[in-house]
Parts: sequence; C-alpha cells; structure tokens
Amino acid sequence: MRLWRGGRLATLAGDSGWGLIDDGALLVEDGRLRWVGASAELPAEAAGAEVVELDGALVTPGLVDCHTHLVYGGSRAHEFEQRLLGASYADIAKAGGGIRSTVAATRAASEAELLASAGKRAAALLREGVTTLEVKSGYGLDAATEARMLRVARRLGDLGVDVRTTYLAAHALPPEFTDADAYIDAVCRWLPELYGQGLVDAVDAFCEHIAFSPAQVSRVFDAARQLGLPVKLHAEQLSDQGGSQLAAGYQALSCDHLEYLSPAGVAALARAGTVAVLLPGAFYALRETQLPPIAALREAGVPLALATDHNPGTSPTLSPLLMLNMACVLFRLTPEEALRGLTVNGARALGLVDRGRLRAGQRADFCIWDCAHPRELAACFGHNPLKERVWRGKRQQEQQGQA
Ligand code: DI6
Ligand code: FE
Repeated sequence: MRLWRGGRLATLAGDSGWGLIDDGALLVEDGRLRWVGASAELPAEAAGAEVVELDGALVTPGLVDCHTHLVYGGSRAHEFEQRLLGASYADIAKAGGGIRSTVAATRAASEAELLASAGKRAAALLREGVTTLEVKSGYGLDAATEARMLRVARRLGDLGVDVRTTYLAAHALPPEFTDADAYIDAVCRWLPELYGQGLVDAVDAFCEHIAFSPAQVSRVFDAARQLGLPVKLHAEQLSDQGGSQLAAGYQALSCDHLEYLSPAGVAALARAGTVAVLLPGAFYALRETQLPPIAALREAGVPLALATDHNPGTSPTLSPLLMLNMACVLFRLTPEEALRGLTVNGARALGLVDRGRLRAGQRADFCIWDCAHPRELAACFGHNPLKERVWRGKRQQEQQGQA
C-alpha cells in the first residue's frame, strides 16, 4: 500500500462542486483508491503504507481525453495557411484535401512510422496529465490501414496510459469509391474482423453534408449493435443533420462537436443519457462562430465532456489544459464544468465509470499539480503546472511498459 498525504484534493466526488479536501490523503492498493479523506482521519490500515508527501500540492483525478485522432501520417499545416487566405474547411475537403490528404499519407506510412509519430503525440498528452486516452481510426479507409491504425493505437498503451480504440472508417469517402453506399457496405463488412482481433472498443462516424448521411450512419450503427459495440457520433459540427437524434436512438455514449445542435437534438441527448463532448480546439481553429447550445444542454441535464479532438486538420493541439481554458473563454463553461468534462464526464463518454473521481473504489489515476486551487488549471493557459502523473497507483518512473 502507498499513502499520498498532505495535499489539497479536488475529488469531484459528488455531482456538483469541487469536492475539496484541504489537507487530504489518498491510500492506494493494487492500482485502486482504497481510501480518500482528510489526513487527520487516516484509517488504521494506513499505518504500514509507504508514504509520499504532497507538501500542499493540488491533486485531481487523472485527465481523460475522450476524443482524439492521434494516429496518422503527414501534416496539414498548409491547409491552415489556405484557410487564413479565405478557403473554408468544406472547400478544402471538396477539392480533395482535408481528411483525404491525411488518408494518402497514412496509407503510405509503415506501422513503425505511425507508432513513432503517434507515440510522440501521446507523450505530450501524458505530460499534461492524461491517464486515459481514446484514439480513433479513420485515416485508413481500407481494411488493412484501419487495422494498422488501431494496432498502433493499442500499442500506445505501452507508454503507461489506458487506450480505448474507436472504429471511424465512416469518416470520409476514400478515393477508390464513388458510391458512398457501397463504401458503407465495406465499412460494415470490415468491422466484425477488426472487432474479432480485439482492436475495437466503440464505433463512430462523421455525419455531415461533406461526409455521411444519417441513413448511412444508421447502417454502420446497426453493424456495431450486432456485435454489442457502443456507438458515438461526430454530429452537427458544420450543419444540423439530425445526427444526434439518430445517435440517441442507439443509446450512443456520446455525440461530439454539436455547434449546430437543435433543441430537438438537445432533448434527444437528455432522454438517452448521451454525453455531449465539446471540442473547443476545432471550434477555435476553424474560426467557427456558431456556439454549441451550452445553456440548453446544461438546463436539460446533459453531461458535458471536453476533449482535444487532436487531429492534423481541425484541431492540431496536444494540450488538454488549453482546452480547459478555451471551454471557459469560448463556451462559457465554469472551470468546474470544464474539469469535470476532462475527468468524470470524459470517462462517461467512453462508457467508463471506474475513474474520473477521487473516491474509494475508483482507479488510482491522479495528477499532482503545482497549484493552490483547481480553478487555476482553467484560468491559466500556455503553462503546464503538472508535477507528477500517477497511473494505476504507479509513480512516473514505474509506468512504462505496464499496460
Ligand atoms: N471532424 C473533425 O473535426 C475531424 N474529423 C471530423 O469528423 C477533422 C478530421 C480532419 O480534418 O482530418
Ligand atoms: Fe474528431
């Protein structure tokens, strides 16, 4: 057993409030929190534990980045320049750039090359406190490359982080197809094989006028349902396609982006208990002006999560801490909502209820910060106050190769 003591804990243990414990302690056994409380009220069993002094540092749950596209080849910085000159994301996609240009570079990359580049990106996320990470496929768009991406995603776990993989073959129409329905047939055909190889934890799609229609998405979701896999959706990012209502009908874990979400969409998410994942990095990078309907989501009681959406096109950020700040400044979340979005609600968007809070029984994934109060994590930006990341109760030097 190991005991961390003498820190300020932001436990997020209840459904609202920071759950602050000013002089708090955490007792850890076998990768789980065995006891969490005030240092003055330690249970007798803590007596033999190895002690780590927190010296007043802030402790929060480990960060959960529930939406990333971390594995890909190439760079799209030139599209950033094109957009600055006035081209829109949809214009660039229609001209064969965008997702398709990353598909070409990803197909050309070996598994070792993809692992090397994605490993560097994952390491950057870990340096800001990420302990659980979701990674999507979707830049292969053929069976072999989708499988390669998902294998690389799994191997990122060797860095000392939990990885959840999501099959996103319905991301864009690959160049060898002209008929989107025929491509969706292939997407549905590949899924059981990849699932059988243990490569898929959930299924996602891009429902948009430049991608796939609700009818096409529902065929992908039916294929997921046959395997008992949960679904998620890139929904209402550029326009309202009614994707959220569709996803809610499949009890989706999450709907992500949501700038153009309608009141009916909000109600559907609320009824289904689907998490709304907000992605301020993409909103910012595309200079979007349509805000997701935060007040309506809040009022309807839809859980709000937050993620980097790291991808080479619309959100090339590797900073979950910057997302905390952007969620507050751009979307008017409170710092507490933002931190819940990157912890307990991020976990929920992945179907995980065993992490995201500092509470007995939860996973011993936590971050130790050089901060006095958790609101500082959202108020500051361009600054990383992480002192140490504890994953499965392991200190930094004990983590590699442990997944
Ligand atoms: N929406 C996004 O913001 C990313 N995917 C999606 O469906 C962008 C992916 C890319 O442009 O490469
Ligand atoms: Fe995305």
